[in-house]
Amino acid sequence: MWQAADLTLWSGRSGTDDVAEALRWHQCVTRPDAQAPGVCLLGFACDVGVRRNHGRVGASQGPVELRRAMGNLAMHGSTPLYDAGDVVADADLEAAQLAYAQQVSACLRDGHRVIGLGGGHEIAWGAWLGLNEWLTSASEAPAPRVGIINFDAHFDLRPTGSGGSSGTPFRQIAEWCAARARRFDYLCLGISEAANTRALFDTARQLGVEYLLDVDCQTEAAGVMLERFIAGLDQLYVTVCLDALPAAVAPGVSAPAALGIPPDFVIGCLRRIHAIARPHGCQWRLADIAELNPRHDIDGRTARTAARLAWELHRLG
Ligand SMILES: [Mn+2]
Repeated sequence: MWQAADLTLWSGRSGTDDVAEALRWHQCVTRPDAQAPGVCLLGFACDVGVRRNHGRVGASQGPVELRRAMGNLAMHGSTPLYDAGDVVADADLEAAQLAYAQQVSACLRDGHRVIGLGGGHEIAWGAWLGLNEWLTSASEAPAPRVGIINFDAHFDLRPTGSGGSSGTPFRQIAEWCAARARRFDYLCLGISEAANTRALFDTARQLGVEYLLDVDCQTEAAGVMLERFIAGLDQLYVTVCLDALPAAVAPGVSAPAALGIPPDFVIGCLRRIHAIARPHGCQWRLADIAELNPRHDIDGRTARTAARLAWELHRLG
């Protein structure tokens, strides 16, 4: 189910010389080296969750197209960049999520940070399990407080009665937390009132979810919210659902947003999160970019935007 990186997917232009300052990602990326902690890109080639959620399928091709879009990115900073391969799902979504969790946890154990490449947003359930597997194995101290920041038009808190999907990961996490008497710290930025039923807003309220509506996503309001949210946390998991972005910027998703939040707002928040988390002693080792669906992309623009977000996450290293 897990496949080692196919480095032939990485290509792009080369500078006139090969000095470090002229390098691009395709010239730097290697398979992970545990001796030199860096950033691992880990694919989750899956759209079973989208299919179960009655969305437009095609996200299973996301990781491959995202790598193509990332090849030409200019390498800045000195953080090593690794391709940790893909978990490729078949119909057994739950097995794929567990396999993804294992890979996440192995990368974290080797001291790397992880950027997950989706795949449907069901990547989040696997990511959560992987992060917690690593946290449990790393320490016997009381369980750390882990917060989730989700850039998304949707809460993804649908009931799990008929199994997991791309619409349920944070409900699964909430239930996981409740079963362990753990806090469920979940913040959503970019929620669309038009795209979530009143029942989902009720669920969000019952679970104590914090959120900012798409129409209210201004830097100042988000900054205040992020300060308060991160203050009590030990660990952070940040996930970007590309359908949070306007359809003009991100047409290649399962459910394009009529309004959406601009990419510069998302990038501003990512930088802000990094700036807030460090002084608070809050570790941020795991992020992902979900829902890239190349089948519905236009001239690769969604893949390009997703690549820029991955670039930002690497740059924060
Ligand atoms: Mn989502």
